[in-house]
Amino acid sequence: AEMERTFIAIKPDGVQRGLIAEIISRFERKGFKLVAIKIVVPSKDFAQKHYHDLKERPFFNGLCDFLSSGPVIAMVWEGEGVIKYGRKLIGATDPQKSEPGTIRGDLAVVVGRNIIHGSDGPETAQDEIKLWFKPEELVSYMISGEKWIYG
Ligand code: YYY
Ligand code: MG
Repeated sequence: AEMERTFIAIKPDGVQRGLIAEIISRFERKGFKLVAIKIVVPSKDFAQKHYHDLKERPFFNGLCDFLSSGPVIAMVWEGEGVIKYGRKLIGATDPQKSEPGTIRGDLAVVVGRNIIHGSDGPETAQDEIKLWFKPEELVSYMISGEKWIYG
């Protein structure tokens, strides 16, 4: 199996709405493996680093205020194809356009409160994991049932 890792965060709205377990459950049931997790209130400066690609966008300031407004669940998930498929589980950026069955499609209504973040490609995944976690916070381990997921 070609294992990869992606950075997933439950934003302050997802935490406040009690959706932590629901969101984790969707990644877990799919067969992906949780290799890092913590709860943290990011500073505004940290939020700006996380979203640096969007600094020219009109919503950048409000977005960074929002991400730093409360606890966030920061996670790293591992699995074959997890970067791309994680984005599928999450759904389109604007929940009005997210398909039913996706996290944003089922659980969110507007783009400014779309409850979850996921890395959009291999480079951003690597950068975001490095920004949010120290190497020793990532745990490599076997799950006994893995052969029933990957064959
Ligand atoms: O990766 P993803 O979260 O799906 O979208 P991005 O284009 O990276 O934007 C990050 C974040 O910014 C998005 O989740 C909500 C917010 N945002 C917004 O408030 N208004 C927009 N028109 C576009 C994005
Ligand atoms: Mg993005």
